[in-house]
Amino acid sequence: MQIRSWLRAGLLAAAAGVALHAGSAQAQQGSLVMYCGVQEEWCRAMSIAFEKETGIKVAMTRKSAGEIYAQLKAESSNPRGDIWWGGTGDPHLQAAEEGLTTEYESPMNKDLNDWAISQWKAAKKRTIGIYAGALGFGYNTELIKQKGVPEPKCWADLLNAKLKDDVQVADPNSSGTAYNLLATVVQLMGEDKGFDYLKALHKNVSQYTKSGAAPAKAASLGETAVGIVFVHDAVVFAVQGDPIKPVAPCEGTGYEIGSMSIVKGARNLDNAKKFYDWALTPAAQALAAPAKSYQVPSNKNAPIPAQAPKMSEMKLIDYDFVKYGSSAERTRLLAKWDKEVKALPK
Ligand code: S7P
Repeated sequence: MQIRSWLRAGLLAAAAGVALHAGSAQAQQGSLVMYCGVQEEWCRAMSIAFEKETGIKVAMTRKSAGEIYAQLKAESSNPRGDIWWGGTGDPHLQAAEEGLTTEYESPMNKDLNDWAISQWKAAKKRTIGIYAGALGFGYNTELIKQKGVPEPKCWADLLNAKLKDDVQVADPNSSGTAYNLLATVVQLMGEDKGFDYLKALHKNVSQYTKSGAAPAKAASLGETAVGIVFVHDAVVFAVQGDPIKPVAPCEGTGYEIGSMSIVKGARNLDNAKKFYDWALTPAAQALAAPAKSYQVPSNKNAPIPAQAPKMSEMKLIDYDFVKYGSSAERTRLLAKWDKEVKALPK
């Protein structure tokens, strides 16, 4: 009942948003360089819709969150990007702290959920929450049966020796998802036990992919038994009928606040602000579900996709975004993971 009224409110607000922007579509010109951190299909839907409404030409590149952060850093003396839209919040927070992104206060802030605003406050106005999603994994139901492995429900279940070389997860240096995993196990288990867990998991990992969502696809295709991903990235394949089951681990799990930031020194600053305001409207946030992206949107009036995993029913940790998004902590944990986990023989 409550979800239905949320949906109705979201659709009405979406229609109002479209009408508001339609009048100005032809009048505005120029360009926008967008670094996009979500799945390609959603990135494209956002660029096309924004272009259509404003006449502003969007040059979009899709990359993983850690890669976009590294690109901003590499380009800091001569910024090429204008807006960084999407991707896990931790590298956005690190970029904010390092002065790679710039302050902005959108008139849309008043319509956002508290978790989106707390991200903005933590970043001293340099990044803002655009969606939320919980971390977990997806397993291929047929492969798990074939291997005679009990259906995995917990992080601990992924250490089963029968899953040797049958778990995929991304590399936390490139992937926001995998960094979220690293920070999650450290918070959930404590640093020593968390690293012990990652070392044990390493024995079962067949490959560390570049992109965070790739292991979900691999699990859906039966290329791996388990893919550690955001739960919504596994849901994408489950709803299309693939033999994959999304899981929110029994011990508890972390979550992301997917974020958006304006690049410091953006050449098209006004257009970046226009995109930023528009991306926070219910109309723009409603573009997620048709593009098979099932996160929880940050605008209170945006419809929550029917397929979105129910975060309120999961055991979520109190993820410390300030600490794990800080430059010192993210840099330290990644270096430790490279040295103590990735370098281990199999
Ligand atoms: O697929 C959507 C999503 O999981 O992608 C973003 C995330 O940064 C994954 O990409 P990488 O791990 O490759 O960086 C998430 O924010 C988002 O929910």
